[in-house]
Amino acid sequence: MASRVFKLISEEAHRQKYGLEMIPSENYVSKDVLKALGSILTNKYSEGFPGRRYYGGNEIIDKIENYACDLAKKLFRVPVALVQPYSGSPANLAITMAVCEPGDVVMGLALSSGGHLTHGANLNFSSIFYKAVNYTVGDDWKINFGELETLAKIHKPKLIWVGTTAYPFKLDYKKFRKIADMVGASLVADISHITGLIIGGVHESPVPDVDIIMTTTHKTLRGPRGAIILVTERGLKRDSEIKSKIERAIIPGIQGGPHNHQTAAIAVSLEEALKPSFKKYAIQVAKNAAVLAKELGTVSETHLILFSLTKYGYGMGYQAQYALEEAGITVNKNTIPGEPASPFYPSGIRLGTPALTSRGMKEEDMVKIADWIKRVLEEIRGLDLPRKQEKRKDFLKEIKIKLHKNKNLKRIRKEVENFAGKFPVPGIND
Ligand code: DSN
Repeated sequence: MASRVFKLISEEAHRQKYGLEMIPSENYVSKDVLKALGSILTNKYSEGFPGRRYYGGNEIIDKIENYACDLAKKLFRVPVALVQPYSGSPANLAITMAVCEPGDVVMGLALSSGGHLTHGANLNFSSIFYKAVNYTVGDDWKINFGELETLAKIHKPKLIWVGTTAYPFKLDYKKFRKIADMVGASLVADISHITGLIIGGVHESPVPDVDIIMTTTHKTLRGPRGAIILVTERGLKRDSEIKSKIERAIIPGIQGGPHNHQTAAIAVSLEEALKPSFKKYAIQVAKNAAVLAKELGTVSETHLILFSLTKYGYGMGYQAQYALEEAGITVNKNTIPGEPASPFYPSGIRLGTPALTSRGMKEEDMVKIADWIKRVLEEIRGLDLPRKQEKRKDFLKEIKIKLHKNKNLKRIRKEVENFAGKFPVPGIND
């Protein structure tokens, strides 16, 4: 009898085809990426690096890993690429271990301002084992470089992160470099969210200005889950040992055997990203996000929109995420800068266009989608989060029942399903 898992996978495939996937860190991989990911390469142990393994039988694995590294170096135009990190968080840990000693100061954008956990958030390794200092965004939701410079001069960080997870504007790497140089810090770019936009030329590349770069491979790059660490010429000049320091941090520092099936799938996605069609894709992602943002009354210079729901009521993020999911539109609740409600029940949603664009959707489709989103949000007006914490659990239970029965949401879901079902899904329909 076939595993129950396959039935569940086909249910998930149905959800992915008939819904609108708008979580900006998600995407659809191609059939070829899936094929490599599901290959027999998962059977092999190969601790170490090409030509320097702790196990025999790695002749082919070495070729695959070298090929993936070469493609990454070519795509990003850097001298060093490492493709073994299991994903973004371990990659950022490896970089931090290579650059810093425990207790050193690391600086990154605050989580509440659109930063990442590994850039110095509470409870994360980056603030447990290192002294984390966070810079923030200003009232305009843009990075406050005045504050960043002041904090850098006071705390003298060893490492400054430039990278975001919920930030709809372009980044000015030169400004970061200037501040890093004032205090002698290494500058590391975490481009996970925008890597596809950089490859497509929509965003400036950080390569000339930073020492090290980390990108996950499963977001706008459209590869399998994983991560790549790149060292720039500048980074090598700063520390000629940096490659081996990062390698040592990966293994024996934090990881064991590399996931060779994942490495192979990364190589396939890099081949795809080197094709001219990827550039077109990246340009369309940004065009779609700009139109979607405009229709929602906001702006985006990236692939994502951070949408404040304060005009709909107090602490509306959870309700919006749930109502949109009922309507077949998947987004995630998110804090907004200066969050007026709570990190668990925040005041915004984060949504983006990478996955929709992979299905071939264009600007006119974004107008329709924005209209559905606005119609859904009308259904949560009045469902404000109770100010008293002890009332929230029951309230959320009640509104879920209410929204699940909501006839307008059911109607929108039908329209969304009819619409989404017409667009092929890479990996499912290719
Ligand atoms: N979880 C990722 C995101 O959704 O942005 C960041 O690691």
